[in-house]
Amino acid sequence: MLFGRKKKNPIKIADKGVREWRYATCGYCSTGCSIEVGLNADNEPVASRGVADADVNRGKLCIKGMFEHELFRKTAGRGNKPLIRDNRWDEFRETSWNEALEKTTDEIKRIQQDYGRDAFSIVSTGQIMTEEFYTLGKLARGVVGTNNYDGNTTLCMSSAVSGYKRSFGSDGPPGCYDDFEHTDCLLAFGSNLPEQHPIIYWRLQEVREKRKFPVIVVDPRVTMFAQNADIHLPISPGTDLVLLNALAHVILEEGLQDSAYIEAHTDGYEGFAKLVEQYDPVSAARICGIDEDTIRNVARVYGNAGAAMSIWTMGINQSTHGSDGVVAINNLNLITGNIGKPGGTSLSITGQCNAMGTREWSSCSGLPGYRALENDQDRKDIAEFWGIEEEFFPQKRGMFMTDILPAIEAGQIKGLWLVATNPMTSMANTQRIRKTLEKLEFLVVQDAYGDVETNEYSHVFLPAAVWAEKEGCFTNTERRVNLIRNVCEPHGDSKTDLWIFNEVASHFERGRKINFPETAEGVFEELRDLSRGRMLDYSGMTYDRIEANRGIQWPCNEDNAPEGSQRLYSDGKFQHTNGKAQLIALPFFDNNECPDEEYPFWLNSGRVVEHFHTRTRTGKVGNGNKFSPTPYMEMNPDAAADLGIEHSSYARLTSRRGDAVVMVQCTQRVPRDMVFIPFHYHECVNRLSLGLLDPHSRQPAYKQCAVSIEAIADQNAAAVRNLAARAF
Ligand SMILES: Nc1nc2c(c(=O)[nH]1)N[C@H]1C(S)=C(S)[C@@H](COP(=O)(O)OP(=O)(O)OC[C@H]3O[C@@H](n4cnc5c(=O)[nH]c(N)nc54)[C@H](O)[C@@H]3O)O[C@H]1N2
Ligand SMILES: Nc1nc2c(c(=O)[nH]1)N[C@H]1C(S)=C(S)[C@@H](COP(=O)(O)OP(=O)(O)OC[C@H]3O[C@@H](n4cnc5c(=O)[nH]c(N)nc54)[C@H](O)[C@@H]3O)O[C@H]1N2
Ligand code: SF4
Ligand SMILES: [Mo]
Repeated sequence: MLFGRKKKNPIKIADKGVREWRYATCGYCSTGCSIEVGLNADNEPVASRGVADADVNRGKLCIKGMFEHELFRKTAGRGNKPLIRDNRWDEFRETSWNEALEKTTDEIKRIQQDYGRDAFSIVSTGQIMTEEFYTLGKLARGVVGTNNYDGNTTLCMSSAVSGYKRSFGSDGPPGCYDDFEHTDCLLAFGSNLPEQHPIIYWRLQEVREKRKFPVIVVDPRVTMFAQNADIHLPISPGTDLVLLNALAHVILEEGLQDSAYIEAHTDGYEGFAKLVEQYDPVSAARICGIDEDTIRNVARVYGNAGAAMSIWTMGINQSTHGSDGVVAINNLNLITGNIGKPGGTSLSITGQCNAMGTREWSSCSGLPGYRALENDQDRKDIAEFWGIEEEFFPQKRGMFMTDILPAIEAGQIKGLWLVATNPMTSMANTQRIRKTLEKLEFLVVQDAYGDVETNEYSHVFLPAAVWAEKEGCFTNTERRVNLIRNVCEPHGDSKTDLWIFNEVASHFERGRKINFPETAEGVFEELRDLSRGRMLDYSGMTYDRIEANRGIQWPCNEDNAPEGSQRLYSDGKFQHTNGKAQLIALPFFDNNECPDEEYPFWLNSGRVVEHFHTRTRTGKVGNGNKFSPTPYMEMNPDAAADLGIEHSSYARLTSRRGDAVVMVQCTQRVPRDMVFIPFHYHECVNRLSLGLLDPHSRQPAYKQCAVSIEAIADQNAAAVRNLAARAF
């Protein structure tokens, strides 16, 4: 063997001529990998590498991170100059920043004057820097003064936020990746970790190679995670709450709960116990599709484990009972005493690179630093800090993103500013979104890419710098604040989002009276001040400390700097006023659009490893795009055979909203009555989706609706249509 190896060509690593490596944090998923971008002698970014001594990724990167420097070189579709036009149907013309900003601020003022302050709306993202989020919040809440200000995190994390608040009294994932090292059982709900958070998965696999403990995956698809699990529970779509109530039922019935913990640290046990009594495994099995024995087995494994942890992602959050699903996971961990201890936690796996940053600091759902508009003291403190009158703040949060769009349809909202989000591809029922955007008197799109579909409906386009063309922080899934150093100049005449927000502020009389620091580091000082002594504490962090430590987990004050804190609630004290966590009774109502004779298939949607969201970035990076350039769906081969559909042929899907054409990939990964489509492609799955909203979090149930499927006779015509979709 050894001889054979010697004869092979040795692996050659191309010399890219890197002269300097700059520190950053990956700008795709919320894993938060530390990355270095290599600059050559001409200061061009030519390579990316994982940072070896970073605890999160220990030198590793996934396929997206490995090619992240290409973002700076593959500039197709990037925004270069600000664009302007009077009507949607006119051609854009290039303009100066001053004219674009003047037009934008004039329109904000006009709309607010004519229709009221809340008639102008702002929707942002989970993908800009924390300092930019905070600045946008100051602008939206303190200067523009609209209460209809939200982010795309409503499409993504709002069920987790809502569930954490209901259970623990505050948002904030209590656990960390290190919990894998200590756990005796891992239960994962609706999360495809190997594809969506590959480096978190790698951390888990590292531990599993050293030590055996049960990994249980709940997902209607046989994902790679499910394949590598010890137990896979192929749950009926949208019924996780039933399974969770049944697990709690068995745990209480068999006395596996931690009564001392329940007594000392929770409220609401009686009501909760009474409700789960109704969820015996036999009845539950009929709804959630997991048999009685398996439910009992999993409950026993979880209840008997010394430390047990649950993780979840969109299979839970994107559901009509998303918030309840999160609370049910928290219930399970509270009754077994598995919160805030090594290996025992309730850890929401976050989505976008800085979905946490917006939750913490953007003021979307309230005021900065996990403060609430509904709290008198919080309004007073922030008004004082910003130097504005307290009465300027509303006393209740306004609409969520998913209510803002219908309010435009209804004529209540007339103007919209979109920052780093692309609803024409990512929201449910895109034909309806199109009509809605067309109704706007004024739409401004601020994006790194000018070719985002949503920009077709705008009056002004503001080209933004992307990722490490800027400087600032992201917070990852385990509350780790990490730094992005500025690697290169913004593309063309694009500007950092921070610069744009500051300029917009200066066009308002109120904005000129408030201090808007010019640099990200200047803004960071405000975050430190505003968080001192709170659970969300940044006061012990500085940019240099963050870089040296490869990220710091909050809370971090001067006493525990630079390490910060791995876990929350280790002392059993929660953020509700009485210091206890809530156990909440959660009845299940089946309110999904279920398959029937006319629309016999469940439509499930999600992601693949090589693409990120609406592909504005990964659609341009060669190595990412070549793996899956075309819209496709996973379909069970037996179901395909029934309909006369062949592998690699095209099929048409129809729902009550619209239709879409995709290529068929026959695979046993999906059950016979379900298809799965990655949502990355324009004019595809979201033409079909329904997106019913969760009552607490207003998050859409993207993962469930009903479709019919037919073979397409003219495969060539389908291929042409498909090429058009691919060319975006
Ligand atoms: N490569 C890549 N990575 C990403 C992203 C990306 O676009 N590309 N996006 C990032 C973002 S913003 C997010 S939010 C995360 C999402 O990360 P994930 O949530 O892990 O990814 P999804 O593919 O959306 O959905 C996960 C699984 O939920 C399952 N599911 C569907 N219905 C149900 C159900 O009723 N119950 C249960 N238990 N499971 C169900 C689906 O079958 C799917 O396998 O990924 C992040 N990471
Ligand atoms: N059917 C279905 N639909 C879904 C989902 C699903 O699972 N199924 N998942 C949902 C989820 S979890 C999410 S998070 C959403 C995501 O939905 P979107 O937020 O609409 O998707 P992105 O493509 O990430 O859009 C982000 C935009 O920000 C731009 N951008 C990137 N960096 C910067 C920057 O630094 N500054 C500025 N100004 N712009 C920047 C990008 O070019 C891109 O246009 O999609 C949701 N939609
Ligand atoms: S796992 Fe996520 S954070 Fe890490 S390199 Fe991949 S996309 Fe980036
Ligand atoms: Mo997301």
